[in-house]
Amino acid sequence: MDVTRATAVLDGNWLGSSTVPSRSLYPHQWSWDSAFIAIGLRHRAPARARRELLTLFSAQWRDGRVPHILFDPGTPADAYFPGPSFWRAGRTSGLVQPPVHARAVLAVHRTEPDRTFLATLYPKLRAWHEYLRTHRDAGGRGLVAIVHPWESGMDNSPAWDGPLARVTPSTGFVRRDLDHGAAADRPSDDDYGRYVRLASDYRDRGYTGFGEFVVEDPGFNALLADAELALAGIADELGLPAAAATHRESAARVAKAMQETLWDDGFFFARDVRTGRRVPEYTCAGLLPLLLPDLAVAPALLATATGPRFRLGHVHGVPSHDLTAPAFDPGRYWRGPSWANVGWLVRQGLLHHGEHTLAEHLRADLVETALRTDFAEYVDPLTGAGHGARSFGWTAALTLDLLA
Ligand code: 9WN
Repeated sequence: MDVTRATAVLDGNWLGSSTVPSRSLYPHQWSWDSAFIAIGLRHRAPARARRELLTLFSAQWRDGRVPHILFDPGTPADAYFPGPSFWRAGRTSGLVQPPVHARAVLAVHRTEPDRTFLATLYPKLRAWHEYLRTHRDAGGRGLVAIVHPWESGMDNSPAWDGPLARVTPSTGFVRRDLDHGAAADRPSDDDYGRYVRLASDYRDRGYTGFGEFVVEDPGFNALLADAELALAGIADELGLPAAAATHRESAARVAKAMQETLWDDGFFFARDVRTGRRVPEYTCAGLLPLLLPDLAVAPALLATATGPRFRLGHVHGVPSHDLTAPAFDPGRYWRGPSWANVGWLVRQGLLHHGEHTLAEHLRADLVETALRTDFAEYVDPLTGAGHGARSFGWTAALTLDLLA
């Protein structure tokens, strides 16, 4: 019954070769959404899970980047802003999102082995990670920098407020998101003005270089390190042990750089490359390094996760922002609400570090919350009430995975 409901959401969001996060709010293919969706879809329709990822990588740029949106040609151009005419990049946007794809590819393969699928995507995944390493090391410390809040996947995180304050907001555009979502649950108009300015500046620079927003995000970098470990697993499956060793070394290098640059007093913080300073906001991105099995600082990070700022095990899911911070807002997008993908990732991290009871508590809570809220996009961590879109793609997909 529960599995049937989650599967029905993914069926309803299926476009024929990819899945939309939401029919109303996000009617195209999104990069990291597709990876999470494939992780769930593999249990019900492995061929569709493979198709999902192959479709996304068919839009990979020549420089290796995997675009954050692949626009559906069958959907009206004004259904989402900013659409293809804003980006002027064919069928895609020019930004990226966190690299969770290698993890998804390996998971899909392990559920239903398909060597052709793996061998097709392995060089593309390598090129993707290589793009990040070579074109995005703005700080010169072996960490990837994002150039837009949308690249973090956590758009209006309070960690971006400081760096964003340098950006002059654009005006004269029409937000389409407010046709489908409550204004109180979405980023503010002021945030949107800055998002649009940063995106058009980047576009006008030919989607290269760095502007006013340049940030090393612990979430993005942890997911890259985890993706390199997944790539090692893929190389092993393909009988390439030397390449596998190289991927493991690369993962270790990112982990070391994160610890040297982003770690301070029990937490991983973002670093503003323009000022050279860490941003003192405790957001859920700083918990994602728990994904790394060899993390020396894991006990201290777990203490922060279970302490007053995140209260894991005592609230619904994993709050996206520090419960004790003045900016905490339980209903507004990435400024407090719990998201299923973050909960799913943190649960993996808890399992890596032997926290089985807490991991099981989180699993049961994520499933109960998703089913009760009709697969809400995000939920209030204090009450469990649903916010944002319903029938949301990754919420349904990751529920399937947690039920498997
Ligand atoms: C901008 C699709 C995406 C997610 C992001 C989430 C939201 C887009 C938006 O929706 O961002 O990319 O329009 O708000 O923040 O994580 O990938 O579900």
